[in-house]
Amino acid sequence: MHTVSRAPRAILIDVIPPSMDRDDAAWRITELESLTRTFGGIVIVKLIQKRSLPDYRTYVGSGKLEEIIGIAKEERADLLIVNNLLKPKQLFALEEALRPHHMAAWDRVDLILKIFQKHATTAEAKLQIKLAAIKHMGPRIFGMGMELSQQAGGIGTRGIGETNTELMRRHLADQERQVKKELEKAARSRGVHRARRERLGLPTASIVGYTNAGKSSLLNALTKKGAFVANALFATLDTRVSKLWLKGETPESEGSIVLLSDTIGFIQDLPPDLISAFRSTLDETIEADLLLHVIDAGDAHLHEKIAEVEDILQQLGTTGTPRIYVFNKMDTAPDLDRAALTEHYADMTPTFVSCLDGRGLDDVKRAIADRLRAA
Ligand SMILES: Nc1nc2c(ncn2[C@@H]2O[C@H](COP(=O)(O)OP(=O)(O)O)[C@@H](O)[C@H]2O)c(=O)[nH]1
Ligand SMILES: [Mg+2]
Repeated sequence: MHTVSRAPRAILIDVIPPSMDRDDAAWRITELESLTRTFGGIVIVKLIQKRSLPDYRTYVGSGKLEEIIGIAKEERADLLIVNNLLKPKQLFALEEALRPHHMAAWDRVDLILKIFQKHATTAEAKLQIKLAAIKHMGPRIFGMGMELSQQAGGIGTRGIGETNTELMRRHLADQERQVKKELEKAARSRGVHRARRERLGLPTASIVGYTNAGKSSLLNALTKKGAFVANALFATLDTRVSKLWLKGETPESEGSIVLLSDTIGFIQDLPPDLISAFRSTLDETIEADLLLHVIDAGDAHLHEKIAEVEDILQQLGTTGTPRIYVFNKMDTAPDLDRAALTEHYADMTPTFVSCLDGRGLDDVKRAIADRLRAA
C-alpha cells in the first residue's frame, strides 16, 4: 500500500439485503460517510448494493469490483471502504484486485480502528486500540498465509506460507501478551492525564452522542473555530478541545471560559471487540464537569439512541455528571414535539438547535453557564 499524506479519497460501498427499507439504507451510508469524514477522508462516491448474499470471494462481486475500479481511475481514489464485516480472505482478494490501481481496501472495522488510532490521547487508549487491532488483523494475516501455503506447497508438503503463518501467529501472540501487560501498568497511572487538565483550572464540557448527530458542527458553531487564536495556555491541549467564551450576566461582568471537547461519538452496531477501545477514547468524557449530549432531532430512533448513549455513560461512571440534551437539526424536524421532550427529559435541560441555521445556540450557551454555576 502506498502512503498517503493528503486526505485520502474514498469510495464507499454498503452491501445490504434487498429487503432493507430505503430510510435504513440511506441512514447507513450517511453514517459511513460521517465516519469517513471523522477519519479525515474525502468521500468521492457512495454506492449501495443490494444482494441477498455477499460474494464469497470479493464480498461485492466481480461486476461491482469492475465498476469500482472504473470510478477509481476516473476520480483518483485511494481507498475503498466496505461498510460491512469482511472475512480475511475477502479483504485479501479486494486488496489484490485494487493494488494495481494504487488503492487500499478497508472494511468497517478497519475504518473504526483508524479513527480510534487518530483520536486516542492517553497511553491506555492507544494500548486498547493496539490490542483490538492485533485481534482484528490477526486472522487476516493468517488468511493470507493460507493462500501462500496453498500456492507454495503441494499436498502433504509443508509450504513456505504455512511456516510463515506459524511464525506470524507466535509473533502476534507475543505482542498481545506484551500489550496486555502494558495495559495493566497504564491503568495504574490513569490519574496523570486528568491532573494535567485540572491544572488549567477551567471547567470542561464534553460533547457526546451518536455519529452524524452533529457533535463537530456544534463545537464549531459554539466556538466559531477559526476565529480562535491559540495562546500558550491552550497550546498544550489537543486539537479537538476548544475554548468557549460565555458572556457575563451583565455587560460589565467578565464572563467565563469553558473548555469544550469533541468526541468520536457512538457508532451504530459497534463490533463487540472494539468496545473497550471505544470506551478508552472517552477518557476525557469521564473527567468532564458537564456533558453535552447531541441528538439528531430528525432521527426516527431517537429515544433508543438516547438510552444507548446513557447506558454507556453510566458504565463509564458518569452518572453524577450534569448533562444538557441538545436536540440538533431542528431545521429537519418541524413536527418534533418539543413540549413532550422537554417534560420527558426535564432533568437534562433539553435545548433545541440547528447548527445549520444557528437557532437555539444561545440557549445552549445559557444552559452551559447555568449548569456549571449550579454544579
Ligand atoms: N440539516 C442539518 N444538518 C446538520 C446540522 N448539524 C449538522 N448537520 C450535518 O450533519 C452531518 C454530521 O455532522 P457532524 O458535525 O459531522 O456530526 P458528528 O459525527 O456528530 O460530529 C453533516 O453533514 C452536517 O452538515 C443541522 O443543524 N441541520
Ligand atoms: Mg464529529
